[in-house]
Amino acid sequence: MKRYCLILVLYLISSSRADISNKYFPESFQFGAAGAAYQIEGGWNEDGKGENIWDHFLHYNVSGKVVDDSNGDVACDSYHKWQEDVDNLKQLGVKLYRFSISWSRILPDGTPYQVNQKGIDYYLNLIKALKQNGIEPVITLYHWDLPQHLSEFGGWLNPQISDYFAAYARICFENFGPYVKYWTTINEPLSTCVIGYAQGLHAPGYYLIDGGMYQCAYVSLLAHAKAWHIYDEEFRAQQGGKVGISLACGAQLPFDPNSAQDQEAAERNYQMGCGWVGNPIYFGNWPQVMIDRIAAKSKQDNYPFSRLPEFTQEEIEFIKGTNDFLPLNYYTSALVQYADEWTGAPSYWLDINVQTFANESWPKSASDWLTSYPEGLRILLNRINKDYNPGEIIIAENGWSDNGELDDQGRLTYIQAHLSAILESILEDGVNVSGYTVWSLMDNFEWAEGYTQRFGIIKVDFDDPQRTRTWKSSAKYYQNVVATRCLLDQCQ
Ligand code: GBH
Repeated sequence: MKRYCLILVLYLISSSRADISNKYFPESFQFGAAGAAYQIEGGWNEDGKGENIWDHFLHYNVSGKVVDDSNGDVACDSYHKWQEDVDNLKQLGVKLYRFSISWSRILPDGTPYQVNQKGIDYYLNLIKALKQNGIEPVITLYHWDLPQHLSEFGGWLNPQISDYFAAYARICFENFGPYVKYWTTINEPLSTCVIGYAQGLHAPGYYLIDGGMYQCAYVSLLAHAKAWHIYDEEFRAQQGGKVGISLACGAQLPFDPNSAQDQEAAERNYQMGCGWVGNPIYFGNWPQVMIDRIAAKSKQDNYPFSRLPEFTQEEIEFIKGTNDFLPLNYYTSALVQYADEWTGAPSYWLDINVQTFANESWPKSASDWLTSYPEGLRILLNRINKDYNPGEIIIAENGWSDNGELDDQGRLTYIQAHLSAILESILEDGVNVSGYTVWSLMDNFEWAEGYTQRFGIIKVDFDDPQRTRTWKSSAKYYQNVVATRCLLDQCQ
């Protein structure tokens, strides 16, 4: 396995980077665009919507949580302007729209006690308009906006939240399921677990670096599996859709490809990132290296148990095999270097204990974590396909940040190169990638970065009460790719 990857890495590094495939995308490949509720909707307290953790985090916290002190109260105002969003999707010619449902718009306090019909209607209208235009809704149930009441109940640290999530999922399947083929339960559980429960930078803002993120991932996996089983038992026969949990992964390359230590460090970083969620979903349990390291470090630090929760045999069976398809988010990759064991208070970072870098030659975006390495996507797809054999894969997120310029050549180049990597994975490596939803349809609320970093292929003017939308160069390019199924002026 390792040797296979290394050969692929060397081959890809040696081949010319500027090469864009001149082949056509298969007819079955579906192009799309993506967004998420809190980042675009606004209407934070309208028509019966309850408060969620982002509303709470940004209304009641001292300033400084978001660089420009902004929030998602209005965002792109898609709660009112959804028809214009559908129009833009139609103009682009895309066949997929990935969006998320705001849990507290449907269930104001998160519990199944009260269903807010106006919230249901909002999404039903959107879904029906999409279907009328031949656009398939790809729905995420949870894109980081937990109802505040449930957060006070312990949020993703309390295993019982998985039952509330399952109840919410059932209500969504009942109401929207007849129109939906692709469901994502939770978007990138690790992002909310690490950033929200360990770094404290996202809502709910907890700094629990010794174990919060592990407990959160454990509860998220239980929640996902419960929702999957509900769909499988109660809805699949009638509705025939697919349910998956999204993974956020990148290729992890040894800093020095000839160093055995760097190779081991890169593999460990991959396992403790991508494998942290991927392994339980596909094999039933955490990666062994993760189990062993955290157990050993916990012992060293006087814990009479491991800081990584242990699955029961029953849970292993329950979670294993619960992805009907894989929604994969890919942005960037990393070079990984071995480091001598650091000392200090127990933390996620000490558990992994590696140095990561971006290659100097990888173009830089407006986000410090995001550089462009399209070959990494191909390496990753091959690895995931071989290890997990996930069947159908949709690239659910992939995108580029800048400062908002209309002639966004950086984004255009990034999208072109990444689509090329996907196309080569399909045609040359036989990976079953069936679709791509670019992040994102339009500029939106970029969490702790507020409105300072833009990911949209369509510009949104946040100073204008109308939130005017204007197409950027990348949108025009993407429209052409969708129409011609070709990344260049000509294909063969
Ligand atoms: C996606 O996550 C989100 O799903 C989406 O909502 C968001 O708008 C989009 O990214 C763009 O950011 O600051 O070094 O700790 C992408 C994966 C994982 C990227 C966590 C940022 C933080 C890196 N994210 N990562 S760091």
